[in-house]
Amino acid sequence: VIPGWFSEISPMWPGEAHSLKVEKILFQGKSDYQDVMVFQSSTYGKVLVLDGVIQLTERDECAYQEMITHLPLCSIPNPKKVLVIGGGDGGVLREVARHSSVEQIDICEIDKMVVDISKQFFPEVAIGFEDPRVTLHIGDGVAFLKAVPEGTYDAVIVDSSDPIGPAQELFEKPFFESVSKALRPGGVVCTQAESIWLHMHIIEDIVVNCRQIFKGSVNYAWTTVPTYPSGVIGFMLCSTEGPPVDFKHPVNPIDAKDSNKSKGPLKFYNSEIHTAAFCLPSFARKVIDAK
Ligand code: AAT
Repeated sequence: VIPGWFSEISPMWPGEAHSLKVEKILFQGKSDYQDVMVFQSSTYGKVLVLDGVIQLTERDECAYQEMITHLPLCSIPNPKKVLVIGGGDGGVLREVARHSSVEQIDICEIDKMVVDISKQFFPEVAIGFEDPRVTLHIGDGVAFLKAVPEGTYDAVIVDSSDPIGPAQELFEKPFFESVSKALRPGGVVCTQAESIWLHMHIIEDIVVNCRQIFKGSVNYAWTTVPTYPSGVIGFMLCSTEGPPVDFKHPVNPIDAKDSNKSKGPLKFYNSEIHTAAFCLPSFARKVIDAK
């Protein structure tokens, strides 16, 4: 550990640790679920850390939040009801709210401290909570989904932390089964699905489970986020049986209409990067397509 620097050390990426220079620690606390820290970095703006793992930085949060949201929502016509699991910072809500067809946005975040801290330190991210279509539920996403009536949502976005700690069950088969039930026929799910450089074994398990559960299509996409481990992060995108969804060819482009000016323009996502996100390196394609 280098004095004055934050290093992201975890058994999920043994032998490596990305570091950021710390200007000032702005908050340190312990919620019922995890350690929460906010610091001012020298080059990535403010940083939110949970249990020692970077959740977002002001500089590159756009890449993750825009991709995890618009990959699913631009792949179906007229999404109306959307559920977000995790995502207590509000960034995914901000992105969902750009879609004018959306009528209802539910979010279930386990940790109220994440919501409060985001409102205090990351107003441009937490702005997502200000949309009148949003209803916040504080609780475990697993339990919340079990109680959702069948066929409720057009899209479910699982913006979850890594599978060590409170998010562990969000990577397991019973959870994907509840997601599938909560979706309408031809509905879509997009889940945070780790890094092709570090976690092919986790990705492989998710793909196996999803192929059994989602009878529409099952796809893996990825993008660059410099402050996430290995600098990339992936997404599992699946649809339920029903009207077919071709994730690689978005039918509901957002580029031009871009909607809500108060949120500023999209910084990262566009239709070209949407399609490109599904191109996999050969070593990953071999594992993902073979399943
Ligand atoms: N948008 C920022 C990126 C995140 S946030 C992940 C959120 O998931 C956290 O706020 C955490 O409190 C919440 N969470 C964890 N477990 C649950 C659960 N069981 N139910 C509901 N919410 C939960 C993800 C960063 C990815 C980091 C990659 N290394």
